[in-house]
Amino acid sequence: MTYTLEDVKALYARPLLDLVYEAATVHRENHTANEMQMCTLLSIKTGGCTEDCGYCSQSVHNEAELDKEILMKTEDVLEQARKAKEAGSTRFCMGAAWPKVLDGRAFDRVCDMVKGVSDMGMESCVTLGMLTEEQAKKLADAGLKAYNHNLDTSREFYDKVVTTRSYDDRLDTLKNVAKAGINACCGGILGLGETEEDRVSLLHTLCNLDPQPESVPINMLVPVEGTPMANNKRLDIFEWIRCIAVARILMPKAMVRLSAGRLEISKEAQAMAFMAGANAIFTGEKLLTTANPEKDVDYELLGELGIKPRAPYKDEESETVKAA
Ligand code: SAM
Ligand code: DTB
Ligand code: SF4
Repeated sequence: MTYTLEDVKALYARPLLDLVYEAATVHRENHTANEMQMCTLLSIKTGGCTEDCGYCSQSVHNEAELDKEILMKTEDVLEQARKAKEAGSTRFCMGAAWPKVLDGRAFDRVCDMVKGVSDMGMESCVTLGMLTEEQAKKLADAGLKAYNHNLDTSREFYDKVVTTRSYDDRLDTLKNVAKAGINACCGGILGLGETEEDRVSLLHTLCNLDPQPESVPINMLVPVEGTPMANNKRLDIFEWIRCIAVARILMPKAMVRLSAGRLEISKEAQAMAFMAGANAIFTGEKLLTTANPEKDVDYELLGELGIKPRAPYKDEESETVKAA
């Protein structure tokens, strides 16, 4: 199904509670209610990135205080993955501050990490910047479940956020990921200083990706000291909920993932986001370089709401069941 910009605009403009109600209905038709995918992030190579993303602590163009780290050893990454699994996560996402993947020993090591995580029975996800179709195929062969590559904002606002790459560069990588048969994890950041039209435009682009993303991360800007966006005005929380609801309605099968920014969001607002169809969170005290709610706080909230963790590879299991 193709959506026009007008369709998305009209949806976005509806009263918030109507949107949340519809999103909750769509969510329950397509997913098990009261279930949350618990994921853990690890920065496997930190800082020193040559892209100039205005929000990012890891760009060499920004002045954030950060301990740069070279690519981690496979065994150390797998140790962290094991800990994440023991702590209840079923998806492990590894991020490298690379503008793009270069063939060679570092990339081969990342493929080993992917294989190790997949062999543990966890869903594996990586985010490594731009990549070619051949590189995507190698990751697929290693067992990669999803590749995270965000569009971040609208095409119209993109050059106010990053100038070292284009929107089409991002779309090209997403095409390479699709050609290799890997799921895309693709979403954006809210609170970059974009307008409502930009948010509508981003959602319009995301829902018309073919295939639609398996996972849609909704990041709320974490303002990092030393970046051009450190003093951005905070986005109204109901705009955040509105985007989550619209994403759920437009992409019924996707995992709608609450990513950066949850530390500053009240539990009531998070509960409303879950009502509006968000069904995945990152747990653990750190995202890549910034803080995230403590695991106990998240488990307490899910317990209070009666929400249970989701099993790994559940979508594939249900496809097998359907096919049988
Ligand atoms: N270098 C790779 C790339 O950009 O695709 C992967 C790592 S990058 C840090 C992953 C994503 O984190 C970005 O696409 C962006 O959406 C999100 N992100 C980074 N810094 C953020 C911040 N300060 N607040 C919210 N989201 C952020
Ligand atoms: C995504 O969209 N959000 C995650 C994950 N994909 C890699 C990263 C959030 C990073 C937040 C800033 C930081 O911790 O550096
Ligand atoms: Fe580099 Fe990714 Fe940060 Fe951009 S968001 S500066 S590409 S690590």
